[in-house]
Amino acid sequence: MDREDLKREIKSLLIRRRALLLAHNYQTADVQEIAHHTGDSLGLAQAAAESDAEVIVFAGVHFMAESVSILAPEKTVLLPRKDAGCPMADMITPEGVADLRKRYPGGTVVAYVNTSAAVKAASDICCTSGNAVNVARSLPLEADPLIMIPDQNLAQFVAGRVDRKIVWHDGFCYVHHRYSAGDVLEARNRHPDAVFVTHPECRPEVQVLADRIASTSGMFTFARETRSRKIIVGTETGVLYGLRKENPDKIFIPLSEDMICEDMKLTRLEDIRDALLNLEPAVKVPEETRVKAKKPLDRMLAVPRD
Ligand code: CIZ
Ligand code: SF4
Repeated sequence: MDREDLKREIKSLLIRRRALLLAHNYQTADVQEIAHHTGDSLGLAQAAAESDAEVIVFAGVHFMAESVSILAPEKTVLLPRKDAGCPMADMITPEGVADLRKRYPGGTVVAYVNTSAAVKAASDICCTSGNAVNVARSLPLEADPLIMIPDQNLAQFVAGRVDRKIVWHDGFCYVHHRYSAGDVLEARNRHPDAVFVTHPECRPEVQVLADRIASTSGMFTFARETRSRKIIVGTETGVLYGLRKENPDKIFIPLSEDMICEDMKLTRLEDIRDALLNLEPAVKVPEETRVKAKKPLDRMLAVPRD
Protein backbone atom coordinates (compact mmCIF):
# COMPACT_ATOMS: atom_id res chain seq x y z
CA MET A 1 0.00 0.00 0.00
CA ASP A 2 1.41 3.41 -0.83
CA ARG A 3 1.80 6.10 1.80
CA GLU A 4 -1.14 8.23 0.69
CA ASP A 5 -3.49 5.19 0.83
CA LEU A 6 -2.16 4.40 4.28
CA LYS A 7 -2.82 7.96 5.44
CA ARG A 8 -6.40 7.72 4.11
CA GLU A 9 -6.92 4.41 5.91
CA ILE A 10 -5.64 5.92 9.17
CA LYS A 11 -7.97 8.90 8.81
CA SER A 12 -11.02 6.70 8.40
CA LEU A 13 -9.95 4.46 11.30
CA LEU A 14 -9.55 7.56 13.48
CA ILE A 15 -13.17 8.47 12.75
CA ARG A 16 -14.42 4.92 13.28
CA ARG A 17 -12.61 4.61 16.64
CA ARG A 18 -13.50 8.17 17.74
CA ALA A 19 -9.79 8.58 18.26
CA LEU A 20 -7.47 11.56 18.53
CA LEU A 21 -4.00 11.28 17.00
CA LEU A 22 -1.31 13.28 18.78
CA ALA A 23 2.22 13.62 17.43
CA HIS A 24 5.21 14.95 19.32
CA ASN A 25 7.28 17.66 17.64
CA TYR A 26 10.09 15.11 17.17
CA GLN A 27 8.03 12.63 15.11
CA THR A 28 8.61 12.10 11.38
CA ALA A 29 6.99 14.54 8.93
CA ASP A 30 4.63 11.78 7.71
CA VAL A 31 3.25 11.23 11.19
CA GLN A 32 3.04 14.94 12.08
CA GLU A 33 1.20 15.63 8.84
CA ILE A 34 -1.78 13.43 9.70
CA ALA A 35 -1.97 14.22 13.43
CA HIS A 36 -4.87 16.19 14.93
CA HIS A 37 -2.37 18.01 17.14
CA THR A 38 1.40 18.34 17.21
CA GLY A 39 3.27 19.77 20.18
CA ASP A 40 5.35 19.11 23.26
CA SER A 41 4.56 16.33 25.69
CA LEU A 42 2.65 18.44 28.18
CA GLY A 43 0.65 20.40 25.61
CA LEU A 44 -0.38 17.13 23.99
CA ALA A 45 -1.32 15.50 27.30
CA GLN A 46 -3.51 18.51 28.07
CA ALA A 47 -5.10 18.39 24.60
CA ALA A 48 -5.89 14.72 25.23
CA ALA A 49 -7.42 15.41 28.64
CA GLU A 50 -9.60 18.19 27.21
CA SER A 51 -10.86 16.21 24.21
CA ASP A 52 -13.94 13.98 24.27
CA ALA A 53 -12.21 11.28 22.21
CA GLU A 54 -12.39 7.82 23.74
CA VAL A 55 -9.11 6.68 22.26
CA ILE A 56 -5.86 8.64 22.23
CA VAL A 57 -3.12 7.51 19.85
CA PHE A 58 0.13 9.02 21.10
CA ALA A 59 2.90 9.10 18.53
CA GLY A 60 5.77 9.71 20.91
CA VAL A 61 7.58 7.82 23.67
CA HIS A 62 6.39 5.83 26.67
CA PHE A 63 6.49 8.49 29.43
CA MET A 64 4.34 10.78 27.25
CA ALA A 65 1.59 8.15 26.89
CA GLU A 66 1.81 7.65 30.66
CA SER A 67 1.21 11.37 31.19
CA VAL A 68 -2.02 11.08 29.18
CA SER A 69 -3.05 8.04 31.21
CA ILE A 70 -2.38 10.01 34.44
CA LEU A 71 -4.41 13.03 33.34
CA ALA A 72 -7.19 11.17 31.48
CA PRO A 73 -7.54 7.72 33.10
CA GLU A 74 -10.92 7.03 31.48
CA LYS A 75 -9.42 7.04 27.98
CA THR A 76 -7.73 4.22 26.10
CA VAL A 77 -4.18 5.43 25.45
CA LEU A 78 -2.35 3.75 22.58
CA LEU A 79 1.42 3.98 22.06
CA PRO A 80 1.84 2.56 18.54
CA ARG A 81 5.38 1.36 19.31
CA LYS A 82 5.64 -0.10 22.76
CA ASP A 83 9.43 -0.15 22.42
CA ALA A 84 9.57 3.65 22.05
CA GLY A 85 11.14 4.85 25.29
CA CYS A 86 13.25 7.75 26.47
CA PRO A 87 16.81 6.82 27.44
CA MET A 88 17.01 9.93 29.65
CA ALA A 89 13.82 9.04 31.53
CA ASP A 90 15.32 5.56 32.11
CA MET A 91 18.32 7.10 33.90
CA ILE A 92 16.32 7.67 37.09
CA THR A 93 14.24 5.21 39.12
CA PRO A 94 12.12 5.62 42.28
CA GLU A 95 15.05 4.07 44.20
CA GLY A 96 17.33 6.72 42.71
CA VAL A 97 14.92 9.40 43.95
CA ALA A 98 14.97 7.86 47.45
CA ASP A 99 18.81 7.94 47.43
CA LEU A 100 18.80 11.62 46.46
CA ARG A 101 16.36 12.41 49.27
CA LYS A 102 18.73 10.73 51.73
CA ARG A 103 21.65 12.72 50.37
CA TYR A 104 19.78 16.05 50.50
CA PRO A 105 17.40 15.81 53.46
CA GLY A 106 14.62 18.38 53.49
CA GLY A 107 15.02 18.99 49.74
CA THR A 108 12.26 19.15 47.13
CA VAL A 109 12.33 16.75 44.20
CA VAL A 110 11.55 18.57 40.94
CA ALA A 111 10.96 15.95 38.23
CA TYR A 112 11.23 16.86 34.58
CA VAL A 113 8.18 15.49 32.73
CA ASN A 114 10.64 13.19 30.95
CA THR A 115 10.34 10.62 33.76
CA SER A 116 8.28 7.48 34.31
CA ALA A 117 4.97 7.63 36.19
CA ALA A 118 6.65 5.73 39.05
CA VAL A 119 9.36 8.40 39.34
CA LYS A 120 6.77 11.19 39.21
CA ALA A 121 4.90 9.41 41.99
CA ALA A 122 8.06 9.63 44.13
CA SER A 123 8.56 13.36 43.39
CA ASP A 124 7.18 16.62 44.80
CA ILE A 125 6.54 18.70 41.70
CA CYS A 126 7.06 18.32 37.94
CA CYS A 127 8.46 20.76 35.42
CA THR A 128 8.84 20.98 31.67
CA SER A 129 11.59 22.64 29.67
CA GLY A 130 9.12 25.52 29.17
CA ASN A 131 8.25 26.23 32.81
CA ALA A 132 11.22 24.96 34.87
CA VAL A 133 12.36 28.45 35.92
CA ASN A 134 8.86 29.46 37.02
CA VAL A 135 8.41 26.16 38.87
CA ALA A 136 11.62 26.82 40.82
CA ARG A 137 10.51 30.40 41.59
CA SER A 138 7.08 29.21 42.74
CA LEU A 139 8.54 27.11 45.55
CA PRO A 140 9.06 28.60 49.02
CA LEU A 141 12.68 29.23 50.11
CA GLU A 142 12.35 26.48 52.74
CA ALA A 143 11.93 24.00 49.88
CA ASP A 144 15.68 24.20 49.09
CA PRO A 145 17.69 22.39 48.04
CA LEU A 146 15.74 21.81 44.84
CA ILE A 147 16.72 18.35 43.65
CA MET A 148 16.29 18.39 39.87
CA ILE A 149 15.96 15.06 38.07
CA PRO A 150 16.98 13.60 35.67
CA ASP A 151 18.54 16.20 33.34
CA GLN A 152 21.76 17.88 34.47
CA ASN A 153 21.60 20.47 31.67
CA LEU A 154 18.05 21.64 32.36
CA ALA A 155 19.03 21.86 36.06
CA GLN A 156 22.03 24.06 35.26
CA PHE A 157 19.84 26.22 33.01
CA VAL A 158 17.53 26.85 35.98
CA ALA A 159 20.42 27.27 38.45
CA GLY A 160 21.78 30.13 36.33
CA ARG A 161 18.45 31.99 36.48
CA VAL A 162 17.21 31.70 40.05
CA ASP A 163 18.90 32.53 43.32
CA ARG A 164 18.24 29.14 44.93
CA LYS A 165 20.18 26.12 46.07
CA ILE A 166 19.86 23.62 43.23
CA VAL A 167 21.38 20.16 43.04
CA TRP A 168 20.91 17.68 40.25
CA HIS A 169 20.98 14.12 39.09
CA ASP A 170 23.58 13.36 36.41
CA GLY A 171 21.14 12.27 33.67
CA PHE A 172 21.20 13.68 30.16
CA CYS A 173 19.55 13.34 26.75
CA TYR A 174 22.05 11.79 24.34
CA VAL A 175 20.45 13.63 21.40
CA HIS A 176 21.24 17.06 22.88
CA HIS A 177 24.17 16.37 25.23
CA ARG A 178 26.63 15.25 22.57
CA TYR A 179 27.03 18.73 21.02
CA SER A 180 29.72 21.15 22.10
CA ALA A 181 30.55 24.84 21.77
CA GLY A 182 32.71 23.90 18.76
CA ASP A 183 29.66 22.61 16.88
CA VAL A 184 27.86 25.91 17.47
CA LEU A 185 30.85 27.98 16.34
CA GLU A 186 31.13 25.88 13.20
CA ALA A 187 27.42 26.36 12.39
CA ARG A 188 27.66 30.08 13.13
CA ASN A 189 30.69 30.36 10.82
CA ARG A 190 28.80 28.66 8.02
CA HIS A 191 25.75 30.92 8.59
CA PRO A 192 27.03 34.21 9.98
CA ASP A 193 23.66 35.90 9.33
CA ALA A 194 21.64 33.38 11.37
CA VAL A 195 20.40 33.49 14.95
CA PHE A 196 20.74 30.39 17.13
CA VAL A 197 17.98 28.93 19.30
CA THR A 198 18.73 25.91 21.45
CA HIS A 199 17.10 23.56 23.91
CA PRO A 200 17.94 23.56 27.65
CA GLU A 201 18.82 19.85 27.33
CA CYS A 202 22.00 21.01 25.53
CA ARG A 203 25.17 21.53 27.54
CA PRO A 204 25.76 24.88 29.30
CA GLU A 205 28.64 25.60 26.88
CA VAL A 206 26.11 25.40 24.01
CA GLN A 207 23.46 27.37 25.90
CA VAL A 208 25.76 30.36 26.50
CA LEU A 209 26.27 30.72 22.76
CA ALA A 210 22.53 30.88 21.99
CA ASP A 211 20.34 33.88 21.21
CA ARG A 212 17.45 32.05 22.90
CA ILE A 213 17.13 28.90 25.00
CA ALA A 214 13.67 27.40 24.67
CA SER A 215 11.49 24.32 24.82
CA THR A 216 10.17 23.15 21.46
CA SER A 217 6.98 25.22 21.99
CA GLY A 218 9.16 28.20 22.90
CA MET A 219 11.05 27.71 19.63
CA PHE A 220 7.81 28.19 17.68
CA THR A 221 7.23 31.50 19.46
CA PHE A 222 10.85 32.57 18.88
CA ALA A 223 10.64 31.67 15.17
CA ARG A 224 7.49 33.75 14.78
CA GLU A 225 8.87 36.74 16.62
CA THR A 226 12.49 37.00 15.52
CA ARG A 227 13.28 39.51 12.81
CA SER A 228 16.05 37.28 11.54
CA ARG A 229 15.19 35.23 8.46
CA LYS A 230 17.69 32.47 9.21
CA ILE A 231 17.59 30.36 12.34
CA ILE A 232 19.96 27.61 13.50
CA VAL A 233 17.98 25.14 15.60
CA GLY A 234 19.62 23.14 18.40
CA THR A 235 17.13 20.38 19.04
CA GLU A 236 15.81 17.15 17.52
CA THR A 237 15.40 17.71 13.78
CA GLY A 238 11.72 16.62 13.75
CA VAL A 239 10.83 20.10 14.96
CA LEU A 240 11.97 21.56 11.63
CA TYR A 241 8.85 20.17 9.93
CA GLY A 242 6.50 22.36 11.98
CA LEU A 243 8.81 25.37 12.04
CA ARG A 244 9.10 25.39 8.24
CA LYS A 245 5.37 24.84 7.77
CA GLU A 246 4.46 27.74 10.08
CA ASN A 247 7.17 30.09 8.77
CA PRO A 248 7.50 29.51 5.02
CA ASP A 249 9.40 32.79 4.60
CA LYS A 250 12.20 31.77 7.01
CA ILE A 251 15.13 29.40 6.69
CA PHE A 252 15.75 26.82 9.41
CA ILE A 253 19.10 25.06 9.71
CA PRO A 254 19.66 22.15 12.09
CA LEU A 255 22.65 22.52 14.44
CA SER A 256 23.42 19.04 13.12
CA GLU A 257 21.60 16.73 10.71
CA ASP A 258 22.40 13.94 13.21
CA MET A 259 20.30 15.42 16.02
CA ILE A 260 17.90 12.51 15.80
CA CYS A 261 16.14 10.65 18.61
CA GLU A 262 15.96 7.05 17.49
CA ASP A 263 13.01 6.24 19.75
CA MET A 264 11.00 9.16 18.41
CA LYS A 265 11.57 7.91 14.88
CA LEU A 266 10.35 4.35 15.54
CA THR A 267 6.68 5.16 14.94
CA ARG A 268 5.71 4.57 11.31
CA LEU A 269 2.34 5.01 9.62
CA GLU A 270 1.91 1.22 9.65
CA ASP A 271 2.28 1.16 13.45
CA ILE A 272 -0.42 3.82 13.83
CA ARG A 273 -2.76 1.90 11.50
CA ASP A 274 -2.17 -1.36 13.40
CA ALA A 275 -2.68 0.31 16.78
CA LEU A 276 -6.03 1.65 15.60
CA LEU A 277 -7.06 -1.74 14.21
CA ASN A 278 -6.04 -3.75 17.30
CA LEU A 279 -6.49 -1.11 20.04
CA GLU A 280 -3.04 -1.97 21.30
CA PRO A 281 -0.34 -1.55 22.52
CA ALA A 282 -2.12 0.36 25.29
CA VAL A 283 -0.49 2.19 28.19
CA LYS A 284 -2.31 2.30 31.51
CA VAL A 285 -0.73 3.59 34.69
CA PRO A 286 -1.87 1.50 37.71
CA GLU A 287 -4.34 3.49 39.82
CA GLU A 288 -2.18 3.71 42.96
CA THR A 289 0.77 5.11 41.02
CA ARG A 290 -1.50 7.33 38.94
CA VAL A 291 -3.00 9.08 41.96
CA LYS A 292 0.47 9.72 43.42
CA ALA A 293 1.94 10.86 40.08
CA LYS A 294 -0.95 13.24 39.42
CA LYS A 295 -0.13 15.36 42.49
CA PRO A 296 3.24 16.72 41.26
CA LEU A 297 1.76 17.19 37.77
CA ASP A 298 -1.22 19.16 39.13
CA ARG A 299 1.11 21.20 41.32
CA MET A 300 3.11 22.09 38.21
CA LEU A 301 -0.01 22.90 36.17
CA ALA A 302 -0.90 25.60 38.70
CA VAL A 303 2.39 27.41 37.79
CA PRO A 304 2.46 29.59 34.65
CA ARG A 305 4.84 28.76 31.78
CA ASP A 306 8.03 30.90 31.41
O1 CIZ B 1 8.43 17.98 26.82
C1 CIZ B 1 8.71 17.73 25.65
O2 CIZ B 1 7.89 17.50 24.81
C2 CIZ B 1 10.13 17.63 25.25
C3 CIZ B 1 10.80 16.41 25.57
C4 CIZ B 1 10.77 18.58 24.60
C5 CIZ B 1 10.30 19.96 24.47
O3 CIZ B 1 11.06 20.89 24.77
O4 CIZ B 1 9.17 20.18 24.05
FE1 SF4 C 1 14.32 11.32 25.49
FE2 SF4 C 1 16.09 12.93 24.34
FE3 SF4 C 1 14.58 11.31 22.84
FE4 SF4 C 1 13.48 13.42 24.08
S1 SF4 C 1 15.01 13.49 22.45
S2 SF4 C 1 12.66 11.32 23.99
S3 SF4 C 1 14.71 13.48 25.98
S4 SF4 C 1 16.14 10.68 24.36
